[in-house]
Amino acid sequence: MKMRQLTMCGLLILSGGLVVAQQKPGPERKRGPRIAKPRITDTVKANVYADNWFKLYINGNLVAVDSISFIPHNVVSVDILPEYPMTIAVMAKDNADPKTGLEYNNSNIGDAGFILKFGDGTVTDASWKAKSFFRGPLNGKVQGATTQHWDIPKDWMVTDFDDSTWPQAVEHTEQAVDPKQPYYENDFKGAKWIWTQDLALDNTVIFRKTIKSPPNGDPLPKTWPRGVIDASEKPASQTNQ
Ligand SMILES: [Ca+2]
Ligand SMILES: [Ca+2]
Repeated sequence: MKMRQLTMCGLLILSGGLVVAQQKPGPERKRGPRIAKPRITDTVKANVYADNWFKLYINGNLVAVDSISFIPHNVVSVDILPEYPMTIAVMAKDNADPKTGLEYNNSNIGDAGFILKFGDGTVTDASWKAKSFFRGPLNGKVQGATTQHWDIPKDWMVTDFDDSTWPQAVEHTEQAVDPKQPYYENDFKGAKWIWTQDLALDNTVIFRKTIKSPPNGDPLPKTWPRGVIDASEKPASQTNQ
């Protein structure tokens, strides 16, 4: 059947009764340049498992915090919009009493571990930097346990923080870390378990790594428009001008 079209009052009425708005020629509106915006397909998945807890920054922005402080061990899986160079900075903590370094009512020395994989091929390995800021119980002594803490530099997560004197991370075996089921249910293929040399006694460790381009060979992403969200909660007196 031939379609009949009637134009009335700016509406286009099709024979099936469908009514659609008809574009009218109007005054030319000023438009800015067409902006290419990122879509969800431009993001990559970040899978992170910490024994016991972590917070993760990318290029100085907080992007993920472990949702469970202690146990059960869990995988945090989030979408990230990668940008390069990409400086990843992670604070990871084993569960440990600040005064004794012990857990379970000061009866046990807990051990740690950290692993990460991004959809762009970024993985943890010994090329990362790792530095401990809380160690204990010193000498592994449970009776009369003592600990040592070092000041954490306030800008440890920023891109230009100088970590050149920090030690390299140490790779540990899956057997030594003994990850729980969520690890096996997520993609960590090719990633290594890292920590300092001592999985048991180093309890707060900061990791850093800068990725220059997608390790899986993907092209560099476009220069997307990126919002800058100030999460610093500065007092109004510092922001009112
Ligand atoms: Ca420990
Ligand atoms: Ca632990």
